[in-house]
Amino acid sequence: MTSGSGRITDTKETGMSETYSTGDGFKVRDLGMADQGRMKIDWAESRMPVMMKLRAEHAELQSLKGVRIAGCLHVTKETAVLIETLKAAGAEISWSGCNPLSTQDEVAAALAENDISIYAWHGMNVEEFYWCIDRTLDFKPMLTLDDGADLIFRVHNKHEGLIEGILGGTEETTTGVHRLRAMADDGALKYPVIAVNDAETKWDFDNVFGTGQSSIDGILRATSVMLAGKSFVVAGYGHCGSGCAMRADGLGASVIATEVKPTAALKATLNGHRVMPMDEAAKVGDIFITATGCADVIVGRHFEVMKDGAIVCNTGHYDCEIKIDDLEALAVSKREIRDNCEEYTMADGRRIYVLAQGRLVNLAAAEGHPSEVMDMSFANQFLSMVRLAREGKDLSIAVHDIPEDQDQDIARIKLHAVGCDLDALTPEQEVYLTDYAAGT
Ligand code: 9W4
Repeated sequence: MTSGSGRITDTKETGMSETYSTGDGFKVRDLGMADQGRMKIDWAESRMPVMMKLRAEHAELQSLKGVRIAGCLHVTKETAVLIETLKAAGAEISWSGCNPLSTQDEVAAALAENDISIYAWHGMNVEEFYWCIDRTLDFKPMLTLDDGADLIFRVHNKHEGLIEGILGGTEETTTGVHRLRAMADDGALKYPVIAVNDAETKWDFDNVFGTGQSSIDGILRATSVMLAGKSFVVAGYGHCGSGCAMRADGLGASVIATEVKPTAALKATLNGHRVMPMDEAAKVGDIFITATGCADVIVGRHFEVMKDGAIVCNTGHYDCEIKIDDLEALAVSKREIRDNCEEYTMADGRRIYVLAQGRLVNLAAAEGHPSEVMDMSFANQFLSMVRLAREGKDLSIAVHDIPEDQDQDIARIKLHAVGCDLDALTPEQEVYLTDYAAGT
């Protein structure tokens, strides 16, 4: 694959000259970055014990021998560990990135260098995005692996001829699963899909521990502020918000939660946080993070009462939770004072700092979920691929859940890797738990 590769120069409509490395089965930004990418992948491997255990087992079993898999998922160091685990199990792979801004060019280069068919580079446009997906479909996949369902939609809308040869697919995200369930309800889905998103070892750990840590990481990388002693306002006390609150609390911040849902607010108070409306919190907060999934959470009237030096960021919906336009209208000047940190100066001299332009601070200013968290999500992806290769023909055309056993197996391997052993129920305890005739 890499044989016959070369550096080419494409000129796009912009008139800008862009260079790529391309060859048989790949198109990436620059193969010269491969060594850099390989070190990142090696690092991720050292943090992903579940994947490495599955790799060793399934390399032996060759559970995916001859299975052609097309994937459309963020090209990151963790995804590279997934791809190379699928390959070790015998699969043939062709990959594209599911978001032009998340592709790590050095990782894509390392994968191409390792003879993996990959079409991905950072910053591609929409036509290029679909061109890349279409190249991965050229080799007529038997399984599809999605993040956001773009690949499945492309198969259904533009390449119906491939459906017959597809055993099944997986979907990584909440949004993708929602769309696919709607499609299944309408009878439009044409092959079985496993909802990896809904696994406990994916969803809970991503949102609470992944988003919790990486959001604090983003705030620290962009500001380097001390959290201890600060009033840390979390808008939305769902999984992501409570994860951020837990970590900020652990670093000595005093957490304030804002909520619309009584049970979520009650949880926040029982976890020792104050709860108040944003109109009140805006006056006292030092650091604000939005994690509601809704629009217009921090708006003009909040910026008007914030303290000098307040830091504002988002880890919820892409870029609509903080109304930056309102701040632009109120500010007299703005400058980028640090990477991912913009200082807005108000007419009265107060300064407000917005991180990553209100985009997801954990992705834009840090590296997303730690590899240890992706280890579990991607173990679910890997085992679902193995299940579909074995049983896809017999599964109904629907969106299927991850089996409970799979969740427990992944958690058990993870626990073992961190050196924790479990108790086991005695036969008497098993009976006690299930014997309805025994009474109390
Ligand atoms: N990354 C992303 C998206 C947009 C974006 C302009 C400079 C999600 C999950 C995983 O969406 C992802 N926009 C950026 S950076 C950026 C990054 N900008 C906007 O200004 C910066 C994304 C899954 N994941 C992890 O979380 C860790 N490893 C993974 O595979 C990755 C990326």
